[in-house]
Amino acid sequence: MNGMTKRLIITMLVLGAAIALAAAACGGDDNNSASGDTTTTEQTTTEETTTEETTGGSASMELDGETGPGFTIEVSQNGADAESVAAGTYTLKVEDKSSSHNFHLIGPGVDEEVTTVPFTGDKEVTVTLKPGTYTYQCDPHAGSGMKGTFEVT
Ligand SMILES: [Cu+2]
Repeated sequence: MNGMTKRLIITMLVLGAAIALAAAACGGDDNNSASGDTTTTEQTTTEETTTEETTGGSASMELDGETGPGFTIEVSQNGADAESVAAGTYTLKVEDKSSSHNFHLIGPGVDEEVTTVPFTGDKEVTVTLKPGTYTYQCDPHAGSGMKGTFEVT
């Protein structure tokens, strides 16, 4: 094993030296004859590689919804109550903490019951928000104030 490794290393060193020498020699040669000849600078024109992002370029945007356990429902962004959010595609993560409430988001282009009344636990949906007013509510208790709104600009 060791012997072989040693031999391999020596072989590689010798090879390396040989290549270096050859390269040096060749380099000299090439330069001399190339000056008139080898002007074929290969130009690989990479056209149409313009991948333009039309999605606004920002990283994944997230909104957090919470319904229950009491008669409360809310939507927050970065830990603060969402009042005005930028239009775009969001991951909406909803925590449903009660089997007597649901989470329903209604607004331009969106009518999504993210969690149902009996459901408890976490659910995640992707929503595309357009400028306008969005309402989130617990359907059975919206009339008693279990709802809120935020503006999308
Ligand atoms: Cu409710």
